[in-house]
Amino acid sequence: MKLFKKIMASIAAGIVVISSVVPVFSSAKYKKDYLNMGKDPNDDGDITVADSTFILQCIRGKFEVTNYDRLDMDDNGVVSEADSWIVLLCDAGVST
Ligand SMILES: [Ca+2]
Ligand SMILES: [Ca+2]
Repeated sequence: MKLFKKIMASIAAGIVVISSVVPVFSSAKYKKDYLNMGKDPNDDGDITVADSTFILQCIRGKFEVTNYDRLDMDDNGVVSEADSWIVLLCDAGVST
């Protein structure tokens, strides 16, 4: 039984290490890809939760922008809540 607990503890530790390292690299790659496509809603040079908030604020009329292409994260021609979610997924390192 002790061996089983040691094995499970090792597996859990491995999962923690992998999950704490992989998203950082994935997130950076996704962010770089979006930035290279000119997608940076608040134009500050990074993709963060602030961009998600900015998209929602633009949708609700708090701010107006002249270039909506940089807010249209999925390039479907419409700026919507979906674009805000894409920003959050990108920031979390999740592929869309
Ligand atoms: Ca930004
Ligand atoms: Ca869109």
